[in-house]
Amino acid sequence: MLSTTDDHPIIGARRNQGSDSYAWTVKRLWRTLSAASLLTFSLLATVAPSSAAAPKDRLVARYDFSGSALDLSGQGHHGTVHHARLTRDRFGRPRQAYFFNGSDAYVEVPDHDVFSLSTTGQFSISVWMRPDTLEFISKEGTGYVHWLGKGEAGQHEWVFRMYSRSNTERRDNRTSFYLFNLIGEGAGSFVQEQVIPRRWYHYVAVMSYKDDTITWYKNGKQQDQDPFINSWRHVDPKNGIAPIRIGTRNFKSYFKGAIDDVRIYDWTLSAAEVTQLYHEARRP
Ligand SMILES: [Ca+2]
Repeated sequence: MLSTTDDHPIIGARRNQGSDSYAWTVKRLWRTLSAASLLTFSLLATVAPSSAAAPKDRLVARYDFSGSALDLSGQGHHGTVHHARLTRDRFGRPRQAYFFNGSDAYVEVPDHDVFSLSTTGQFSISVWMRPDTLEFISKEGTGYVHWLGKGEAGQHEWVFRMYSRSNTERRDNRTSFYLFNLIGEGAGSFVQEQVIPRRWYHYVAVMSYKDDTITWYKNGKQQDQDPFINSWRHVDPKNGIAPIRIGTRNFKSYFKGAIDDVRIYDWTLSAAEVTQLYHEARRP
């Protein structure tokens, strides 16, 4: 019964050798194919975003506020609603945007690396807002409200601001966007022209670390562009731990009015894509 022990090892060895050789061939073939398909995929990945991708294809967060503050990007960055209530959107549809009462209402989204320019290198935020007043009750600093932002003491990153009519810098009607060092030194872009209460406005902030630019759009048109690293504050944004808040930044001021369609991208929207967002038709 064990007489074949002399044979089996040899046969076994041969078989092993054979199968090793076969396996090696298969492995080599597989590696070649993989390399080829990887190359194909990376070529596709290089080409696709710049040419064909619509702005919605690479969202990291999307809040349509269609009945809730859920993140519709599929990434799971859902918002929690605090005292804000659903209201009509810019198309007049009920319960499709959030109203912020100017005293304690906000939506909060937990911190994540994708919300920081320092981790993505490119970053864009698109939002619609409708100020219901030009004279905010809850304001901070020289007389402004932070209506969308990510920042706490020692954890500052970025913010959308609107100046109240009474401010000490003659900046009434100014809307602006800033990037910060963690300690809160900022650089930003702005537009200062008449704002009409209860009218909807579209704002987009586009940031590129490589180009050292903040680009500020209002109603589909570029209004301003500024450096942040090469600014007098030398702002070098880092990845902080503050949550995103909509309607306030860190409870020092509160926006009164409506906010809708907050979209966050981990790349720089082109001017054409911003215009496309501005003209986006109502969805069914
Ligand atoms: Ca909406």
